[in-house]
Amino acid sequence: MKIDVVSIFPEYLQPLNLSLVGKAIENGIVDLGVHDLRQWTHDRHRTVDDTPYGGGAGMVMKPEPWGEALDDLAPVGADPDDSTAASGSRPRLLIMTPAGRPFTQRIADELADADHLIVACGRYEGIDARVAEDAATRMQVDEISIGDYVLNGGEAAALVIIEAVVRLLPGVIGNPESLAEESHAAGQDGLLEYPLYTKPQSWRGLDVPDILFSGHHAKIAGWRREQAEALTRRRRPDLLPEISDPPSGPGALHI
Ligand code: 6GU
Repeated sequence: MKIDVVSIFPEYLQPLNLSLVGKAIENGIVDLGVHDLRQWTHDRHRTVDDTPYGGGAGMVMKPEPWGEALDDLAPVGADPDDSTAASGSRPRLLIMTPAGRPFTQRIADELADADHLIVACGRYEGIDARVAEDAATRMQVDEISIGDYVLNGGEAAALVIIEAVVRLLPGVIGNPESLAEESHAAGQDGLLEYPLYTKPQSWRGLDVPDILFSGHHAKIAGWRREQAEALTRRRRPDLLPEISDPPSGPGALHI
């Protein structure tokens, strides 16, 4: 997978060279390019922002540097069906913004199937809206948020999204079975993961639950399922299926 990140703080993306994502780059599973947006400016001050039309606080990122950056990273007229071209499908542009669609494991799974991701890190109040509109003529564009809070820019969000996607690529995680059991994994009915224990059996007066020593795999699986459901009900009831209201009114049964 090719991943290009565009930012006015490319150093912010340095942690991508560490750990699992760093290994994936070393192993050639990921081809990462981190680019300074200012390389696509032409004035002496390398200006990337300007005041908002219509007034308001703060600054807006100018469209021209973004337009040129995207032209270079996803050339206009590149034929998605050309097997000699760098990628087999249209690139996906991810614009990091607190006004975006909330990022989820489902979106991570979907992005893991792409050949080419371009991640645009906005700063200031955001990027001129025409950049997304123009890019949509030749790539799949998604505006993405990582949660309901405001960051100073999209760089930290880009780190989050890239880590969530790259760990899903074949060959990145040693034991792919661990992916299936995690919190939010598709095969877990969207439940949070059950509590985990390792040695020692007793620690600071706290004992590992007996069931885990029973050797009874079906019972252990049942216990873990109950734990996952109880935890999810307590912490994240929004993840559980809606329980419809009991019928009420004249014909309703009261049992
Ligand atoms: Cl993607 N960007 C910024 N600036 N703030 C955020 C965010 C993104 N997601 C949540 N807050």
